[in-house]
Amino acid sequence: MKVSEIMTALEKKYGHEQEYLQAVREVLESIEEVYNQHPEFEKAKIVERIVEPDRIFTFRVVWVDDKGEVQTNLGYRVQFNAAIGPYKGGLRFHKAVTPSMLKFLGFEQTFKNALTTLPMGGGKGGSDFDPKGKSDAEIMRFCQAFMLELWRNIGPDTDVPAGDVGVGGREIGYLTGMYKKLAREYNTGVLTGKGMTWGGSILRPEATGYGALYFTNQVLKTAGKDIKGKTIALSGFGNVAWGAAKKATELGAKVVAISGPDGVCHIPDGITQDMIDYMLVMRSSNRDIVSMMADKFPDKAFFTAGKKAWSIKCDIALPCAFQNELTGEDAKELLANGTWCCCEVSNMGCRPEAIHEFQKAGILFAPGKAVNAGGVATSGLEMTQNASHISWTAEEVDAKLHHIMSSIHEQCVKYGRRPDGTIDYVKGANIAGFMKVATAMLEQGTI
Ligand code: 2IT
Repeated sequence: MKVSEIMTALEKKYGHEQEYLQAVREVLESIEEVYNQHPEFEKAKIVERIVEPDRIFTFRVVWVDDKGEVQTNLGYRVQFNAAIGPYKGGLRFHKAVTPSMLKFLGFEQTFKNALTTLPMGGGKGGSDFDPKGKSDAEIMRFCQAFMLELWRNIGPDTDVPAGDVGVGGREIGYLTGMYKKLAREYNTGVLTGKGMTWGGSILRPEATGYGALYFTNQVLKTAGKDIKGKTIALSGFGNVAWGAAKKATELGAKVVAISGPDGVCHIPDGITQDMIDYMLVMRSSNRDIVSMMADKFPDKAFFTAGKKAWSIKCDIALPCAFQNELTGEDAKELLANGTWCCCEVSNMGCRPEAIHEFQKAGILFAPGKAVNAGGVATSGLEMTQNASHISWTAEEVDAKLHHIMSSIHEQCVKYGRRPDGTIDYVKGANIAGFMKVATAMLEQGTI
């Protein structure tokens, strides 16, 4: 296999799908050497097969807004790869959603899910619906209209969606309600991220951020550093940023920046518990502006319009918002300000140029598919609880999450150790995830 040849063929076919091509290139570049040591993979054309989704559903979603006007959106579900288990992955509601975005996310999800050690395949879905400025009633009508199409293609042992950008507990509630109504099937295992009293797992809302901090902590420890007292800049203020801020603070780090599409809030003394709680209010307001924090806490948080979190001096940068949110220029600014660690919490949060800058500078860097896997891992734990009609305590779930994040770290070390003893987490995560999926595909024959 030659990455350049595979990429040329894919570019010809999918030239306009930039995010998808970027995600595929990153994985293939990491695995090229190992792959070529396995002639059985080459013979079975594993790479040619693994880059294509099993299938993609595209559907129209029609709903009526509060003014009585009819609105039309597009809905999708990408069932990417089921070699390891049922399709599993979130739904993203965002105005920029395209098949390319969901294909990149489904591809990443496949390897991430493999890393969790749980039996889950990869999938992703969503819509170009823009939640910004929508009322609660509009969100509900949209979710119901979306599920009216999706329900036939999902199921607890087939395809299990969850949340992602723009889809949180409220949306999962409306989607689940409609699914039950249509399918007349009341096993609660068909979506994850559910409410605590109707099948949800304790700690699922926190899990992505918590897992990311457990992983970051291990990255630091392995490099002989301590997270206590370190400054952290994180982007976003949604569910993932919230969990990350909470656990980072609990571990003794100081979160000095959060950001939004409108700009950055600098929090020189570190975020406090009441500010962390207020992040939830900001999200559910659907206003999508971080300046709300500075309005609410004028003596603690200072807002600058049009700036990113990466303009704030910090030890550790944690992108928690969207793909490609950290550019090569941002990386240079962080490095100039002394940042020595970046863990991607968002999926593909860093541009390839940014990763290149970090690796060239020799700072600690870990990719999203390892760092943020605690979210989907806890979804997997929710599926197990649902299937066995039980619920575990917070302590039980947290212990399992810890164990899973440690195991992902171990896999990264196993495949990513450089000759000088440092760890290439990008290579480690990509090879470990790939080997699992590729081996499963090989063992299941040419299908
Ligand atoms: O990107 C992700 O891993 C998620 N949005 C969570 C997926 C899930 O099924 O919990």
